Amino acid sequence: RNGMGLRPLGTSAAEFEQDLLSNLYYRRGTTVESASTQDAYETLALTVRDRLAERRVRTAAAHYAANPRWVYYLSAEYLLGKQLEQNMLYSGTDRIARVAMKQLGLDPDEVEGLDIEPGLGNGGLGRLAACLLDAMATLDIPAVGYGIRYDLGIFKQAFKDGAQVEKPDDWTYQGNPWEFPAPDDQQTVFFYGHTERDENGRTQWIPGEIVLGEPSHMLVPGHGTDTVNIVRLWRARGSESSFDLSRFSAGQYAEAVDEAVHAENISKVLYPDDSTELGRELRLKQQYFLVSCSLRDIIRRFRLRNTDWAEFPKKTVIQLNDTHPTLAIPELMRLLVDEEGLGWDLAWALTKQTFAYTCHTLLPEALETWPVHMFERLLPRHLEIVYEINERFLAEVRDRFPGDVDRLRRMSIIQEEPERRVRMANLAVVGTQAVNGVAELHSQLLAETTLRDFADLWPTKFHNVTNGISPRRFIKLANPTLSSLITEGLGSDAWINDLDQLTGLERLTGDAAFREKWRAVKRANKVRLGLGDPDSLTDVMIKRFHEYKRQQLNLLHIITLYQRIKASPGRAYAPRTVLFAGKAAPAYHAAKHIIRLINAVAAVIDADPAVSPYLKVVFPPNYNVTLGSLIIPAADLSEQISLAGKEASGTGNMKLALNGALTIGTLDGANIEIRDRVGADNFFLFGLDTPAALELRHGGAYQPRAFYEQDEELRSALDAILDGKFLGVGREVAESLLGRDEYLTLADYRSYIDCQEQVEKAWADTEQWTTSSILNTARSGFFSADRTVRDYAAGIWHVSPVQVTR
Ligand code: DL6
Repeated sequence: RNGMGLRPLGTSAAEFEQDLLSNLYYRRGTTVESASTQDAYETLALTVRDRLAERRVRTAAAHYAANPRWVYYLSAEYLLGKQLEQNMLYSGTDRIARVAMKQLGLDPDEVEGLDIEPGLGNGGLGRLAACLLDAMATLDIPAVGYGIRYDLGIFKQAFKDGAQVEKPDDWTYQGNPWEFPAPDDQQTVFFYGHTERDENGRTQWIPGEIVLGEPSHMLVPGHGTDTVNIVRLWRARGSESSFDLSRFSAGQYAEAVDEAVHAENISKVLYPDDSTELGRELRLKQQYFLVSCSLRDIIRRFRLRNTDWAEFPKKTVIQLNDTHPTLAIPELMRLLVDEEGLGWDLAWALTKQTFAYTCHTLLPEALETWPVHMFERLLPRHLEIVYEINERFLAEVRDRFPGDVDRLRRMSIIQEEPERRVRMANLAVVGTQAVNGVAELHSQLLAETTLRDFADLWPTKFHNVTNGISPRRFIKLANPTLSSLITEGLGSDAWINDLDQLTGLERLTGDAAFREKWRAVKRANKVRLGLGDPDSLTDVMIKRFHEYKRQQLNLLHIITLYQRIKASPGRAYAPRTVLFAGKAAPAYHAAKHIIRLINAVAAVIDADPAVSPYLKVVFPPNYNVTLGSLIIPAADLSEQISLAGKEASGTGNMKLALNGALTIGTLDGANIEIRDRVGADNFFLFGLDTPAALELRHGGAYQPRAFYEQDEELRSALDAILDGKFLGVGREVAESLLGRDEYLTLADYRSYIDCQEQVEKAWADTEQWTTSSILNTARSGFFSADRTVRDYAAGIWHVSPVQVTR
């Protein structure tokens, strides 16, 4: 029996089979003879989950005993990926579960096929959150992720006549076996209303609306350790009184549930937009909902073992994943000052010590701001607090830079012109003890440009923590055959939790048999993906659609190749499959035009027998973690072609390099660090660097038309679009490039095309390519999320691991 007085769950296939049968019977109320596939799936999930639940209970006990400093990760988005395969691996049940299912006459692939991916995020930021949670658990760091349990995740993308259409993602339609409801920890959240001062001069917020936050959590197991942390997700509910029985009785059914529906809308849908401000008030409401529920929960947890508020920052670090949860800063002030009665100065010192902020962008339009009038209406007390924070902060700036009115205007948390707005990034910098960018270049540019005034004032507050990815998710699970080969080559699988060990592969670059197997694995992964000729160069661009990421540049290369093949049909072209995957924000029309044009070009090439043997464009819809995990292991070439100075970091670039793809890329984001590590010979570099791009863009002299006029191939590619050669689609794309060309696509065209020729030459030399591919994997250890978390732990969080013992 274990410490809980329970019989430990068995580790043999026979015992797992018994538990499957028992769960099928007692928790699904059926037998193996009459079970549906859904019954079998839910039962399998519960049987795996039970193994982790036991570790979870021990983890909670160990954490309680240690009373450690906790990391609370606040994020509006999580892209957790499918849970079943992960949890089978982490619980060590992957093999026995399959044996047991077969014993019961169940088809493991069919059963596992029912596992759903929770799509609670848009892109890089949400997936990063999931990778960091994975690494924190693996490194035994006591941590809780907080987020929103959106009813509808990121939309499902489909194509109609080549254009993106969006369908709702009702991801819990069949239930979610991975979730533990925790109704006892329900929280009450206020909105609207007004403030009053009581007889002691304390401020009281009299709310205009009250909503309930219902938590549930999913397990976040560590790999190779007994630690199981949690991610706690909040769902909005109307209060008991929100159902109007008298209206219902009078037949006014819609009106009767009006208030409840209104409340529940808060966690109804993830906003499918990660760069521009949409959804407005409801989005702000979501942010406060997340923050309010999470902070109360954090305080509840603190109080389990502590009484003295001075201890709070010693026991708590709250990492803000971008500005979305920044309202946590005024909310903690409100709780400490209004509810706990602390003086402002003490409350502010505690608050600042508690928070840290990660910025994920350089695009000014992606820095959130909220209209003051909206903020005031929804959160009247918080606006008062923000004003007070701002007044004291500006006094500090005035002291340091007397007479510098412009600086005050730029740094103020309140923007005055053209409209009064609350600047969330400024609030996040002012209210935290550490601010970090997510790649070296990004952190440098943040301090030199976007947040320069703040870096002048507080230089030591600014840090870099280069992003990382979970090796468990993005090589062990995604690429099992490569993982086996690496384990065979290195003689152990210890590299999975110590990715630097991959450097041991370098000595295998001289081993002919290993090289042969390396190529065979890549080929098999292309066959598994099933899109295009497995012997072709598989050229992959997988990411959100955004003009700064420049899918349009890739497209111009495809059109140029197409035209070259048409012009000289007799030559021997190396077959190439260009794969795109990614979603565009529904309201981002320019990005949607690019999607439509890619599909049109793909169709025209497919229909042209002179070209299709050499060139194929594929665009599987609905890019998500699951699809990415199939594409990444199959890639030969990774397209990381954003305009220098625009991509904060990128993490797809790391996943692809780790899986042996060579990068064609600009000196942007983490590409620079990837190139530094894998070696310039194993990376195809092109394009303007950041200073050159800034000069060209802001020197005011950039004329995209001049590039069009001078370069015959570029002209011909753009003319083909303008002449309607691709099903008449894409004029908007060409016109935008010839108009402003915000992201200097035409300026980088020639350099990119020439670089793609280098790629082609390199691809023709199979042996050299194989060496580069192995070296990309061997030298990508730095990009493990374990290293990222160690950097956060040492440089920002100052936390230590807590071991979970049996
Ligand atoms: O840090 C994770 C990820 C970076 O790798 C990408 O470069 C960056 O674009 C992305 N940002 C977002 C949303 N941005 N905001 N704000 O996903 O973060």
